[in-house]
Amino acid sequence: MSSNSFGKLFTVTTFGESHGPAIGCVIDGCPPGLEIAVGEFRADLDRRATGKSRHTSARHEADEVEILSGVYEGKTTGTPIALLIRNTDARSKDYSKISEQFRPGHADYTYWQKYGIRDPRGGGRSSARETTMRVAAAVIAKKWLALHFGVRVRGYLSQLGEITPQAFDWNAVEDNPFFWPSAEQVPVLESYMDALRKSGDSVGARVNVVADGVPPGWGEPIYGKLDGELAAALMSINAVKGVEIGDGFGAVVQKGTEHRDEISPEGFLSNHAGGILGGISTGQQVTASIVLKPTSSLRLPGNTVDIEGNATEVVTTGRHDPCVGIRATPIAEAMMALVLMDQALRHRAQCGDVGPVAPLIPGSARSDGGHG
Ligand code: EPS
Repeated sequence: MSSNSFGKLFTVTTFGESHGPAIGCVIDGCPPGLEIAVGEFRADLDRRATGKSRHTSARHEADEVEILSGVYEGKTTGTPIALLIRNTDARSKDYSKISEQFRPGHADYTYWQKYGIRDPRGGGRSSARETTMRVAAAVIAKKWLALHFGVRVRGYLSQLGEITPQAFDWNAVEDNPFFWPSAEQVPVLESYMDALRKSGDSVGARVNVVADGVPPGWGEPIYGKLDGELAAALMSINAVKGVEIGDGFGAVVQKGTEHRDEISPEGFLSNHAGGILGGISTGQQVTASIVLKPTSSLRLPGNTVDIEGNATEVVTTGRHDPCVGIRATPIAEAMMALVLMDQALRHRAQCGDVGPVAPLIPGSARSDGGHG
């Protein structure tokens, strides 16, 4: 299976299956000298993990990272960083009944058509378990970006089914299992999810992710546009069916006078563009939004066929997320951080010598490749 690597100068290759002995990644191109300790992976891995609330899959993985290479005496050496996480709580018998059936809405069918073979246990390689390694790799990217540019990437759940936030407070986001920005609504989400879980059905969700502190200049036209690479990276997350940058599809009803972000000596007057023009960062907040489809592993019977093409009914048992979007916030952050890290290094490689080009709009950090 190819296409398991991502990025040009900061490359991440992930490997492993949901019910195999381990999952892992190799990160190549990380600048040397970055301090990194095993304990630093904990917070983001816990934010993404299953089993942290009754609203996600009940699988309890330890998610203990082992650093196999690329770090010596607590610092990156510039050589490939290999990270490994052993799977400790796979329950493969849940999958024995569906190993010869295709779940409607699942990658079961397309993997079978493409490869002629599949590992049905826990979804194998198509499982959201794979996203663990993206989050682990992004811990390194987030740290480097923060240290060198003051970049901060964060996200929140911006829609659960039909429910949207009635207020917005970043401080609320990390205080509830949904990454929801309005504390008062958390009980509403709790009862919505409890009813959904009892019904056996699943629901979609929307996650917004933003990066503050990105200097102007990151992104490579024409085929390596920052928004193009962000869209591809975010779309590569399991279950993602839609990606928007800035106002996204909202732009269809806007007039040019409304959409353009006017500029004053004090800075931009709005940010409909999502901090990206011509595929290059403007120095404003970079904003993106993704929609995740409802999970396809359901205990409610659905019509399908088996691998012989016979009509049958499929029922999925096991420990599935009724809304996979609930755990997607750290994953979306991870993909944005990985794209930004790669683009930062690419910008430094090609344009590190480009001097200041006045005027620099206030609020924009200087794009000097981190050297001055
Ligand atoms: C997943 C199905 C479930 C989830 C898994 C993602 O696997 P299992 O049936 O083995 O419990 O628990 O999520 C994780 C293990 C994880 O770490 O994200 C799927 O089909 O995507």
